[in-house]
Amino acid sequence: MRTSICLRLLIMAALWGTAGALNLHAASVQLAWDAPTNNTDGTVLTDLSGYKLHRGAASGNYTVVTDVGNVTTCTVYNLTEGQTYYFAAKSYNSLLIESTLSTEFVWTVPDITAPVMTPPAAQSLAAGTTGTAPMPNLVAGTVVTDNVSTVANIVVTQTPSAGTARGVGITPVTITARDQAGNSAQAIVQVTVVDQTAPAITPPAAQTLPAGSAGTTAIPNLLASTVVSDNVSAAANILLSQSPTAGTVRGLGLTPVTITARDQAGNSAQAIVQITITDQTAPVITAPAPVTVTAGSNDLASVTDFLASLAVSDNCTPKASLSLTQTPAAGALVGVGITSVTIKATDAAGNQSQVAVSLTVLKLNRAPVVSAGADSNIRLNQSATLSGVVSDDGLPAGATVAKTWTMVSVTGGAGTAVFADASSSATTATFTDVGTYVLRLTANDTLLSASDEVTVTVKPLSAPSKPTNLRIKAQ
Ligand SMILES: [Ca+2]
Ligand SMILES: [Ca+2]
Ligand SMILES: [Ca+2]
Ligand SMILES: [Ca+2]
Repeated sequence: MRTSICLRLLIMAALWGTAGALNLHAASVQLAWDAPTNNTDGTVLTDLSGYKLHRGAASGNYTVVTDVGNVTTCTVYNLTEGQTYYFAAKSYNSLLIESTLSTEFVWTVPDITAPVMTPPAAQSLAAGTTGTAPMPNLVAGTVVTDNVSTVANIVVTQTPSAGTARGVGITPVTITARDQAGNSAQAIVQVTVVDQTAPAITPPAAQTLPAGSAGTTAIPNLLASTVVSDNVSAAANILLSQSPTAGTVRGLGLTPVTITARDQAGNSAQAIVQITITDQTAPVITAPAPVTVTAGSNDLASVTDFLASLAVSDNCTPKASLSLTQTPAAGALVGVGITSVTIKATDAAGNQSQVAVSLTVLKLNRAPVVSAGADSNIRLNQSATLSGVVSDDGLPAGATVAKTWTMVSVTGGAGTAVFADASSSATTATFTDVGTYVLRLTANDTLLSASDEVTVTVKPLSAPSKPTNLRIKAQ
């Protein structure tokens, strides 16, 4: 007598991951079957005593047999996901007589375990010229395995997809791996886009500036005319600086000014602008006062040395280093009249200025020329005619030549001379006694004087001669 049973799936109970003796991907299933009621001969089964559950990995090939006792349910443990199992059951009676195998029950353990994924490490990318970088292909670098699906059957995707442009910052890229059963795992890889490109600088052109009155010039603000651009930072967010700073005072020569542009990521670029300061200002000459000199007896005079005490200055060149000239040169001989002397000052840079000063040469004042006239002889009762002649060169200008007759001496008598007009060169003189008189005519042009003398001999009054040859007048 044998019994027959019908094995059926009652419950699938998922016990994956339970700690203890169960495998990681082990599953369990509760099976149930219907108890037989008859023996194979049609009689009523009265001594049903238990069941044996057969299990195998291939149809009809049962490698595990378990006596489960006299119950109609049984939980089978340690089943592998994705594995197909073949079950069949037998019943037995009190004599341990077994029935034949039940109808085979085939069951494949579902895959409910997500793939295991090892994503690539976080990445850092340089932003390109547009300030963005394409997201890398992180799928290619992701290693996946699954308990059931082969690697080729695991679908790995990423969001955002490879090639998607992203700007500076962190983009979390989600990588999803999905097995054939639809179980999926996700990982997030941080992709950081970094600005590693320095700004582009277009500096202003080199400049040449004039030195000021102190020989220096303030360095100009070059930033206002500097054009910058960057792959990421807006122009307004690019930090510009220059060294030396605007307003820094520099002297003659070349000053390289460094312009630095720094983007928000700290990338910086530099450009150098050459600033040349030159002396473009001529020296300042204080024109000397006009000079008046008197010519020598040759009617020539030496030109004054105007350079010795010249008041001259320059913004850059020290006075001692200035080139000074005067024309005509000091010591040159010039004639009577006004000579314009040109004074030039040239600084080390070749800037030149000039002034003119007048040199007036006056003609030398000469003494008057005096002639007192010819000597004469007169009688005491006569007057002497004095025919003095005075001439002068007219200098000093405007001066009147004073003429004066004086008596110098008398010999042979004790008289004096009486001039009709002692201040006139042509006049007469009378005398109070006989004698020999020396008279002097002096001419004075207020600065110089000259004189000449004339002798007048005064004789006694004349008497007639005595008669002679007194006698009888013949008849
Ligand atoms: Ca799986
Ligand atoms: Ca940049
Ligand atoms: Ca100068
Ligand atoms: Ca004179």
